[in-house]
Amino acid sequence: MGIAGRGFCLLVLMAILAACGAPAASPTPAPPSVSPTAPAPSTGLEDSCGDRSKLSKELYLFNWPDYIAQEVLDRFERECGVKVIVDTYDSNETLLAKLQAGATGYDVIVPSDYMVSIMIKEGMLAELDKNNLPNLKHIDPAHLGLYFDPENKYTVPYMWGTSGFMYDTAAIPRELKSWKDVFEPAPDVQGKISMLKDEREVIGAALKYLGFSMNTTNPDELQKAKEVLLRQKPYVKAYTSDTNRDLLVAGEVVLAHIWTGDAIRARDAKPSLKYVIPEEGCTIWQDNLAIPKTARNKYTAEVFINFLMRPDIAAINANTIKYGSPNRTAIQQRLIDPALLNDPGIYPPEELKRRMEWLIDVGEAIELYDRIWTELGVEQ
Ligand code: SPD
Repeated sequence: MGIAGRGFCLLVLMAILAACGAPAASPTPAPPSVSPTAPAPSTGLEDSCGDRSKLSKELYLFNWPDYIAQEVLDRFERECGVKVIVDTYDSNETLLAKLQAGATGYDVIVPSDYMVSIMIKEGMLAELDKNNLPNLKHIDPAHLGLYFDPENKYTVPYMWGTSGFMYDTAAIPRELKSWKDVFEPAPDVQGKISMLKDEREVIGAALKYLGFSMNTTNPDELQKAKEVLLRQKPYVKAYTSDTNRDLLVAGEVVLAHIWTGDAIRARDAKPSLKYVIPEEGCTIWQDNLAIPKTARNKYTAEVFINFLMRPDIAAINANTIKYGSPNRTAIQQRLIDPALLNDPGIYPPEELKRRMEWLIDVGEAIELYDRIWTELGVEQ
């Protein structure tokens, strides 16, 4: 699908969200106007390190595991002289809890959509100085102005993807296409399933299986989702978001609830693996770069965020971690591997996207979700 198609698709999704009572998305900002004689967007190389005299020696990135190419970090250190120190978390809830518990050392964090809403509401994010982010012009407008930060005051897009499931066609010689295959597993799948260690994703998938919104606040619907999850639990080998890829490749599980990029990388290692967007639908999400208010190196953080939006850097990153890139220039200039751009698992076609739902902040109903997660007894 072309860029315009994808942009249209996100707009349709936003309209559906709004119609479903989700926070209304502000209209997607129009792309920056370009005069007919204006040169094509540069690669942004000239903007790479900002004012070097203002850079800190080190920068602390708090990120999801395996979610940035080492080469990108090495280049930032080589070009700008800043060493990036990476620490990781495996869910939005862990990120929030760590910051709320007083962790102050992080300069850049990578919250997903609904977690951005929560962090803005809690006053945890610093406003970005757009003067330091000239490479923002490379971002596809379809990924800007989304419901959780309508003016991109606090965040810029990093990567996006979906949360479906993957199975081994060599071990399961039939087509799987429904959450039913996950929540009511056949005998040859029982005990060989992994689920994400992520309460909104797992409860959301059970809700979707039941035909409910992944953002429901209705206690009866959540009770039914809990029953589905408790029935499934004896068949689940692990709740994990960072080892599911290895488990699939090693054959220790034959079916895994998984995020796009991890699925694509697992399939590279084992071609019999197949990624499925379930017919009932699944989550579509966007992870975003943000600066906590407590950051000690805000200027360097902005220079780093700008560096990540440089098309050649965004392409190295997307070609390595294999998630969907919001970098329009990197896509248009074919800096991203065309095999990835043409992979419907990473850039799903419009008809599939229509079945997907964004997670949103469910407000106080999160207590109901937390209770289900605790009752499910997923080890932290
Ligand atoms: N391997 C790191 C993947 C990070 C994916 N974040 C997805 C969040 C979806 N709610």
